[in-house]
Amino acid sequence: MLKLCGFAASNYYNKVKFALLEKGVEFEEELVWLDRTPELLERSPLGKVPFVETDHGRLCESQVILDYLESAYPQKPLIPADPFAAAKVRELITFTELHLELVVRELYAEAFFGGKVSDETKERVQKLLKRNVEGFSKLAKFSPYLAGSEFTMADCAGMVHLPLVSMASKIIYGEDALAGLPVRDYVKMLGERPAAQRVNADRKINQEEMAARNKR
Ligand SMILES: N[C@@H](CCC(=O)N[C@@H](CS)C(=O)NCC(=O)O)C(=O)O
Repeated sequence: MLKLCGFAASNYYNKVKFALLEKGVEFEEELVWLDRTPELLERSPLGKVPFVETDHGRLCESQVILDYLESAYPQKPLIPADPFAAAKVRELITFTELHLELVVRELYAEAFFGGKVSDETKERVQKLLKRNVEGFSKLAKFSPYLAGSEFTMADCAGMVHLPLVSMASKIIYGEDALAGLPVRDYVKMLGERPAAQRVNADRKINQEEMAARNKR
């Protein structure tokens, strides 16, 4: 059986878990923290999560995993059959991750983990974020799903990444970088899906575990 490895507080882990649950693929989970042990680096080359273990071997990188799931488990597709429509879904995922999530990630240390981020970084991120959110607004449909009328893998990414972009920008700049977009309603709508409810419930439990672990 496919094994999803990582921890449920991770947005990239939850992107994959959401897709697995939506597709109805049977899987088990192994709790793997970011300890950068030789064992972890052996299983995930950069020591990142998530990674999966399949009957054929391991895979890392959440989007590679989602694309593998689409070909290995074609039931309940999360990507349109039409090549251009499929590319538009992937465009949204790349945009969300590369130009929004990875940009605000530089703020997480201070926003979520009690660390400090330099003023220089905050200024650079703020400028980039403004530009990138404008670009994202031109691509994202929210009608009601990120890529249009159908639920796709772009929503597996949207549900887990967009709230972090909002939260981190609000904490650091006092202003939600995504305030001009209907992200709250969108995330609320997705949160009603049974798969999302499981992802969110497990995330909350794991966040508490993580907080307790960091106190030790
Ligand atoms: N591009 C990777 C990003 C995964 C990622 O950054 N995961 C975080 C946890 S949310 C992580 O492992 N961080 C540890 C690190 O970067 O060393 C993916 O899509 O899977």
